[in-house]
Amino acid sequence: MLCSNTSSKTALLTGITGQDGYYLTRLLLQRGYNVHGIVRRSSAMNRHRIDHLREQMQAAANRLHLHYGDLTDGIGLMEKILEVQPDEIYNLGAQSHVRVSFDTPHYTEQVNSAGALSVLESARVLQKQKPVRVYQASTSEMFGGIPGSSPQSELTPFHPQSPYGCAKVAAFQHTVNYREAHDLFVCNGILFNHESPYRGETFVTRKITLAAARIKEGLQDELVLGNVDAKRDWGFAGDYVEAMWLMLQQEQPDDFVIATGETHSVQEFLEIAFNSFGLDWREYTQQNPKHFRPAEVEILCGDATKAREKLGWEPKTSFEELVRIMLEHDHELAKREKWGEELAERP
Ligand code: NAP
Ligand code: F7E
Repeated sequence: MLCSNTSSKTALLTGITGQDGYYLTRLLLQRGYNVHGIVRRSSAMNRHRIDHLREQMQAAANRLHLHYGDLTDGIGLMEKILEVQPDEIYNLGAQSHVRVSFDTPHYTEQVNSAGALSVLESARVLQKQKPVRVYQASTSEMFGGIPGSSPQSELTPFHPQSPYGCAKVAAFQHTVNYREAHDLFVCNGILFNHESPYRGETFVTRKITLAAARIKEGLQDELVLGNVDAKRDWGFAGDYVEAMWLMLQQEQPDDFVIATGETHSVQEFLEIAFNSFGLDWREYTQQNPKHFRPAEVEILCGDATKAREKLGWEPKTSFEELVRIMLEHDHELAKREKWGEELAERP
């Protein structure tokens, strides 16, 4: 049951510059929230998604505020959270690339686990002044690989297969502990893979849709991948941020699996993407060991029954529709890139 009036609430997001940050900020602005986002300093601008959102929602742009901060800087984070006094905190910030977490295990632990702990500590202190609710971005990577434990639900044991998964398990457990020990309203959303045209370009779905579109337009010759047999439960990010918000509107805090309940291999994704341009993926795709992981999660498939029953949430976008949306977007990008090249070549 929903238990809140959403108008004039204040939300604070870490990870606002990422894929989910874009979709959740859009949803919160549409619902009348004031939105504060933590942005980390980088040598190149990292705000292209948020800049696009400002253009799309000019009338709401005065309710969007950005602050410099970093999940590895717990004191600065707490200062910012106490200053903003949010009603809801969404901790979306993370080193979110599983393959990269094998190269940067300590850093991934600091951002994804200790960073989450800093958010929880800040909320515990803020709660002495006012009520606050926290969403923690947990993940299906926590399930990892136990043969026979599919589909995975809230009751499935964790067996992470990467530094990323291990750090997210620690953050999950901290979140449960703050709920039980400090009576904080905190929820873990255990989200399965979710994608969109705003997905980072090194995740496999976006890598494929960008490559297929660029190959179609003659801008690229081949696509180099890792394990194409892996299976994932892929949904649309726009549907999944709705579930994040719903979790924080309930009477009681709880943890929820968010998934479609369907699983598809990377190869199936490739086939649909390349076929839609009349291409055969086998002619253009190579495999390279550098894209394989020291330990792989072979198959993920989620059971979101609890979310359906308690939140009234269900996915609206099918797998085929998701691939189509991403391909259309990336084909437009490739066509613009090609026109740009042609214009530059004209005398
Ligand atoms: P994403 O696109 O990679 O975005 C990650 C965000 O975290 C970016 O805004 C990034 O900032 C920020 N960030 C990275 N390191 C940080 C640091 N040290 N301090 C502060 N912010 C930092 O990820 P996403 O797909 O939107 O995912 C959002 C969250 O959900 C992540 O926690 C991810 O682990 C989790 N999750 C994702 C999925 C999925 O399938 N997408 C599934 C389950 C869980 P920059 O822009 O500067 O890099
Ligand atoms: O890999 C295989 C790879 O990197 C999917 C993150 O958002 O979802 C994401 O993690 C599969 C894996 O996503 C390439 O081995 C093959 O089996 O797109 P991905 P992920 O690892 O599932 C979870 C739920 C999160 O929480 C994470 O934050 O595709 N694969 N070839 C490849 N993957 C990549 N990236 N690149 C390849 O060339």
